[in-house]
Amino acid sequence: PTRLQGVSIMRPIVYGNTATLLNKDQPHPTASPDHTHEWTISVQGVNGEDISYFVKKVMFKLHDTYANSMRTVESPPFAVTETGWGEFDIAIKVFFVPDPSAAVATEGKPLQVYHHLKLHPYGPDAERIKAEGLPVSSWSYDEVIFNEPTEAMWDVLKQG
Ligand code: SLL
Repeated sequence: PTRLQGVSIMRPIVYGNTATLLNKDQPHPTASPDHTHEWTISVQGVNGEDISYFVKKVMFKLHDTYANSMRTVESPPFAVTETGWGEFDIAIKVFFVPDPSAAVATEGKPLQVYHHLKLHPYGPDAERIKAEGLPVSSWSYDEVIFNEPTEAMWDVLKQG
């Protein structure tokens, strides 16, 4: 299939985590006794929108202290919720849907990003977050650029 020469199409994504303190008086069903936080890492659209029209799967590589530290999520929401005690870097690989007009559906080059899991509040808001027991969060914005897509891939991407 011919490609749309000179055409680029950009899709924004947002990735990051939220975290809350575990309530010490209310034992969590699955957390180990040394776990202090519950957190969720996710990849989503700018306003939390569903990105599954162009994202096929997301792999999250957690710290090796976690069982099955490579987590693959093949449907939205592209998210992993866990409990733990420490912050660490999570490698995130975003795989895109295949070009519908490709003769052989090939897995394109994934987008690789890293996110530092944030559990603890620091900075100007830290005291208020602690006092009010608010969740902590850390998010990044990125733009995925598809260059010279085929007509069919363009149709997929412009759904958003
Ligand atoms: C640190 N470099 O030393 C970091 C490592 C590891 C986080 C943090 C427990 C996982 C589990 C957990 O929170 N690991 O119990 O399965 O701070």
